[in-house]
Amino acid sequence: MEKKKICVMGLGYIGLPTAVMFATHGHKIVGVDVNEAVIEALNDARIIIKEPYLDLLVHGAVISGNLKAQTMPEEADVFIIAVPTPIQHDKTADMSFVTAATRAIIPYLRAGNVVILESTSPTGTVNDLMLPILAESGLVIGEQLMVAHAPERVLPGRILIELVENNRIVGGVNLKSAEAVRDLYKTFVKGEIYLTDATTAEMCKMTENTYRDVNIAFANELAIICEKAGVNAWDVIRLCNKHPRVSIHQPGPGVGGHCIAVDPWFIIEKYPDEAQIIALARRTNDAMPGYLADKIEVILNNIPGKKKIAVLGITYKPDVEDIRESPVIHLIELLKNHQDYEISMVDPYVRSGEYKTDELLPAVKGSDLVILGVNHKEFAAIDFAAVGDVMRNKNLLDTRNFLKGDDLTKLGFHYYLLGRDH
Ligand code: SAJ
Repeated sequence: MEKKKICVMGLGYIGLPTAVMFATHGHKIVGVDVNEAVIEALNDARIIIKEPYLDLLVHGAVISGNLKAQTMPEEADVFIIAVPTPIQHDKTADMSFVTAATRAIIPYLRAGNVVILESTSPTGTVNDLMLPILAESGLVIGEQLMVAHAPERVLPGRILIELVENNRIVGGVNLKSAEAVRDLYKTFVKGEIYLTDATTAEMCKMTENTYRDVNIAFANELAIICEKAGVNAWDVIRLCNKHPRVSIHQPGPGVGGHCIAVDPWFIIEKYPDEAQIIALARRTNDAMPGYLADKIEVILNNIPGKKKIAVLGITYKPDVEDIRESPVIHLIELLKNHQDYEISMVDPYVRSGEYKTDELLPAVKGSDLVILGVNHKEFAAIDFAAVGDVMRNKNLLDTRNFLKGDDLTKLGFHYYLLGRDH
């Protein structure tokens, strides 16, 4: 396909990798962001977010002249909106960034342009929020101005791989719009690209993450039931998943990040009376840190006076540095409310900031309980004999079924596993 000039609005975890991917394939990219620090770093061929290999690709794209960054949009063939759609205190979506980005491109729109929304958005965003604004351009929507929703579906930590390999859904305001966007993404997408309408694409994206949230809530509920029943939930799930039509997710301390813990609320917001299971799943997952805090209280009950707890892993999932909505952080906050508890944290991915972590041995020294909160790959190499030597009471709570319980028991640990031990 002929090379296009593409203006990418929003240079975060989705906008930047997408911009870089198009730039690497020969398109001319103008990246736009309101954050001056992002712009300055990019034009210097640096990035301020962490994602495997992204720094290398950004460097190449900037040096090649195919990627530049600025605070204002300019005329282009294609406009991609990849701004945040965060959740507000009342659990409704904050659409102000999508509105602002749509407004910002109006002066630059010309006949033949394509506008793509990538941000995860509640149903009706393209038709009811964006189209009335885009109509101000005077262009005929679907004829002179192609518009579509192409929701991103990539997993943090694997973004550059999944951008290429995953299947995509493109929902156009009409077929002509969807086809134009499909042809553009084909530049680098190796997966299938399925065409539909914009509202169906919006619903699909929210549904994918909601499916995962509901499935994880089921696994968490099962974990609690299995503890009561005196069986190992991890064994139950592993064995059930041998059935060709069963695929149960994993229990854990809850659901974090800015996608799975958020997107179900976009459905609940629009359909509060109908979204019963979805709302219950959200509450079930949100209740897991509280459930673990109660469990910890029971474990430490017999130890008099002050108790020291070391938490291994505080991010929202393994092998990433992101702590947003981390259920382990929620657990830490609950534990901090307990005046007898002193908390230390270990996380090779989080070195500074509000939740400052420590090296392993200083953190576990004198502790009465070590909690495995996140199964970072680095934790597989921990020498638990050395850890046990410096602890005061050798209690270990594994919330991910990551550690070798039998080996730890042999080392003299009291090993507690979420989903097994009541
Ligand atoms: N988790 C469990 N049990 C599991 C799986 C995950 O407790 O069996 C927890 C994790 O520990 C984590 C949270 O769920 O706290 C979410 O992690 P994740 O790796 O499942 O998902 P995200 O939020 O990093 O990325 C998701 C992905 N969606 C799906 O897999 C359906 C990704 O493809 C989306 O692009 C992304 O949301 C997004 O941006 O919407």
